[in-house]
Amino acid sequence: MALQDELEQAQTAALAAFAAATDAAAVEAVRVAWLGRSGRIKALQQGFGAASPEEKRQLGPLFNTVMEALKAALVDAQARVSSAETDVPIDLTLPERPRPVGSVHPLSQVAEEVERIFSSMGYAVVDGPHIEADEFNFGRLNIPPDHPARDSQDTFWLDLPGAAEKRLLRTHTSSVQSRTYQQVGLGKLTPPFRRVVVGKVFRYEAVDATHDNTFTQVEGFVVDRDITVAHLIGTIRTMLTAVLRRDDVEVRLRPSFFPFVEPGFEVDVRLTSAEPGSRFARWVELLGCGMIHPRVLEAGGIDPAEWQGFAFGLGLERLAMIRHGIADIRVFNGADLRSLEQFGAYG
Ligand code: FA5
Repeated sequence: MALQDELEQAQTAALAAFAAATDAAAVEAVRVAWLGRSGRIKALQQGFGAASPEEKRQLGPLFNTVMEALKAALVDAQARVSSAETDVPIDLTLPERPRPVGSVHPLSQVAEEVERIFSSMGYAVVDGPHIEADEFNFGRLNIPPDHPARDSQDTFWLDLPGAAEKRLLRTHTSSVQSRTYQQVGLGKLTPPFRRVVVGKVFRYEAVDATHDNTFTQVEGFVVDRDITVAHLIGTIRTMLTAVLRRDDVEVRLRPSFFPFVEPGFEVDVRLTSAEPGSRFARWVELLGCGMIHPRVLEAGGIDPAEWQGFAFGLGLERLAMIRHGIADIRVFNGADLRSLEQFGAYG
């Protein structure tokens, strides 16, 4: 076929292709196929080299006309598809794209409830440092150096530059009791008072389904006149009923030893609805408690003949486990959102 015919046919086909393209990607594909560096027009141009000078004189202007026509068709097609794209109507009836929303960590949720319940009973919500002196974590709580009670609360010791003695990561929130009683001795606080602390504690502990090395305790303590074990038990019952909100909870109080209380008890809980052999069919230790030891009050400058009190220290993870029937404490720090999100909603 003569080059002239080929050029004319190419022009007809390319113009038809530009006219048929309905979006930007299709226009670009037509451009590449016809006007691109390896396109059809380039191939025809190469056939030019073999033509006679006479043919070249005739074909030159024709070639230019074809190129102009195709470039104009390209510009037209681009304008057509871009205005068509912006004219697309917005469909307001389409469903909204789901937006991920975080959930409240089950521990934060239970912590908040515990604080609310104690606030309603007249307790002040207080806090204390994670890095403690031996004096507050042990000494003022009637646990002198070499006391065997230290064995059950081994911890992480810190050699801080410039500190006269080693510090430790507190093993229990009872350290906030010591700090509070010291305030009385310093003349900054006077009984009566009721306080509650929710905070992290740390122990050198083998981790299993009910033990972690970093966990949360709730410490509650009251110093007032004529305080008895009945007040202690009544307070714990009120708190458990309000937080657990289940009717299958059985509670047991048994004598126990803590150097900073006398008498001392532990409270265990089990669920009567639990499958036999499952975790909550057995007793789970939930808290230690007792009447504040006179020596602990004296260490803070409080006269035990005038003032008495009770104190308790509860494992918040265990409380949340019982409330939600969570069989393994590692869920809380495990960072598996699929587990945590199930318990995160308020309700
Ligand atoms: C204490 O820490 C005492 N300070 C509690 C106390 C306070 C007694 C005031 C008397 C008066 P104990 O080591 O038993 O005691 O811990 C208290 C609670 O913390 C336990 O009943 C348990 O619920 C929780 N707990 C203890 N160790 C762990 C652990 N490794 N992981 C998770 N929870 C724990």
